Amino acid sequence: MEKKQSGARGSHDRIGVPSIPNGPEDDGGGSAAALVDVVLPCLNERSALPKVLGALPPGYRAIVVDNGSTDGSGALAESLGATVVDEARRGFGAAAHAGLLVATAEFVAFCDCDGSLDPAQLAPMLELVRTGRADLVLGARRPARGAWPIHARLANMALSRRLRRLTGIPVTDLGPLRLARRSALLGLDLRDRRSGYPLEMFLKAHRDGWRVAEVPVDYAPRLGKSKVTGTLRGTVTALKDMGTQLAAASQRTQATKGGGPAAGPHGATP
Ligand SMILES: Nc1nc2c(ncn2[C@@H]2O[C@H](COP(=O)(O)OP(=O)(O)O)[C@@H](O)[C@H]2O)c(=O)[nH]1
Ligand SMILES: [Mg+2]
Repeated sequence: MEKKQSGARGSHDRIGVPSIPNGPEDDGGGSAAALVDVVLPCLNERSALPKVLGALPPGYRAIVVDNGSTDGSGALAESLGATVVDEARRGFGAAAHAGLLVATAEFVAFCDCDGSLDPAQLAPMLELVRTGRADLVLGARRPARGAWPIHARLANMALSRRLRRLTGIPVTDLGPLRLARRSALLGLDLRDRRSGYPLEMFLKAHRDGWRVAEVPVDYAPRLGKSKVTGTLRGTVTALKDMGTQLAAASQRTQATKGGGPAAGPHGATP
């Protein structure tokens, strides 16, 4: 199979010609542009892909970013109508950012590709950004039994507490389901390419004076095997990467003390 680095593949879903099956203005010819591009970092998620892609509401285009899956995830996603991007560089952040760079819609969402989150719950998140009430919306997870390993949950609670103190934003969960404007996200200049990417997004949003909102979302047990918090290696990498991001944010705070946050994504501090 032909592979392109950080590029969309497949004849029906080329960059710049987005198509969404069942989109709001889709005439059946696949020519309608998506309102929201949903970036789905994907590493061996064959078992979850049908559920995740099947749950995308009309007007939402799936961008599945494959990082060398060995279970045929890329081909399956493509056969299910998703735009598929092959990213050679390993890492969650590398995949998430490759998806952002390929996105063309006005709004971009990020979602795990493991069946734990319901992309249909992006709708109220979109409304908050679309109507100008928030710049970044995070889905705060309401876990079903068995959905969230206890160590990951405790670590996330401690991280949220620290973020509340550091930023003053009343965040309760640094969740993976999130949505913002594409142009604003690109302006954050995100650099992490591993597990610090979601935290860097939050911290730089604060740096730039964004309004960050939370919306409760369901969190179900994932399908298939965990790649990050369910493994020792993934957990250690995540802690290390998040430590790097927190240190950078603390340095920024020290450097700008008294100066306040910079201009917001629309050119004004809210
Ligand atoms: N492309 C890519 N996706 C990844 C990588 N690591 C994790 N993912 C995906 O990122 C999402 C979150 O990972 P997951 O294993 O669910 O982490 P957990 O929620 O902490 O258990 C899933 O969709 C994974 O397939 C990676 O290195 N590359
Ligand atoms: Mg997950």
